[in-house]
Amino acid sequence: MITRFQVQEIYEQPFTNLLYEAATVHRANHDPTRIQLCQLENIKSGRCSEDCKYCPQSAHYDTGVEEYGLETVEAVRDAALAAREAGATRLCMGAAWRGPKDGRDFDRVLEMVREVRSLGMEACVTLGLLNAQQAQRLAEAGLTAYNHNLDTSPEFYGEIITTRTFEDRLATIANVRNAGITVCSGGIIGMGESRGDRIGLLHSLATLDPPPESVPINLLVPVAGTPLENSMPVDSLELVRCIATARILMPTSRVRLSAGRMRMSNEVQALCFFAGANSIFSGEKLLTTPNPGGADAALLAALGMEPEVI
Ligand code: SAM
Ligand code: DTB
Ligand code: SF4
Repeated sequence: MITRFQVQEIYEQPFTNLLYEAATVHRANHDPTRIQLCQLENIKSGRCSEDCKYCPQSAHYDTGVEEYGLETVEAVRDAALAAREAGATRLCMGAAWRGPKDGRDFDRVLEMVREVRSLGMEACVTLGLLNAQQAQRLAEAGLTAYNHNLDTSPEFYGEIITTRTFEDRLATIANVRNAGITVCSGGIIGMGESRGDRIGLLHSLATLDPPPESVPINLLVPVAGTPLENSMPVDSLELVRCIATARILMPTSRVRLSAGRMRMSNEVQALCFFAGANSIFSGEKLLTTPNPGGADAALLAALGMEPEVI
């Protein structure tokens, strides 16, 4: 199994060598002109009991985010149809929960999954911590992927999130894996972590057995009211190094250039795609914060890239 030191050696090699290696791995495993479009839908917003210092939806912080309970299946169906119309092939439904409680709400989420699948789209949900039985029920409903981010290195985790542990996250990922659902897991950069923490996160992801099928790399979206609102922006070249290293470590996975694209130039995004990113969130909104939306068509056209179709 790859060691953390070997990951560091990949990550810290001269930039042009890193990019060349990543692009080589990328084209050996994927068509570099194709990109997956995933659309987010916030199915339950705000008032989350968890204390995650980056998150505008935590009840611990006053961020003025819109708050609502679990959406209806009809609302999700409408969102899925609009997303499909706009070219997305996957709907990613997020809930501001520590984890789902069995009962009416969880049953409704299962119904949402069936509905999205019936429209011919991939369905992903991110509901927080899951037990084995919940994972099994999601699998039976036809869920394509479960998103559950490790977010940062094991050592830095406790500085950012105090209401659960890194091991709790690993246990949920194991439950998802055992149920036969594909895993989507990545992290956030720009939270004040060191380069060593970024390397630790990538090492943790790459040594999951098997590694996640999809790896979202988020750049922190600093939101007023959260403890990280004044975080120093991370150097763009660090972001590109993270994407390239993820691509080399996980050759067949999808690497998603996730949150934070509003603050990235076209050139930085183009470098990320060259380094192996092959998925983005489409639409005007992530969960609660803005996303490029309509501007993406021009970017993809300028780069000669085409959205993936199912
Ligand atoms: N509550 C569930 C959980 O935490 O697993 C699912 C929803 S939570 C909003 C999903 C992910 O969004 C987090 O793990 C984090 O990686 C990302 N996220 C939340 N706030 C963010 C922010 N301000 N900037 C970048 N990523 C963020
Ligand atoms: C992921 O890694 N990024 C998405 C999705 N998985 C659920 C969420 C990004 C949230 C950004 C902040 C917001 O819009 O609230
Ligand atoms: Fe809740 Fe998820 Fe936000 Fe943490 S990241 S506060 S668990 S919605």
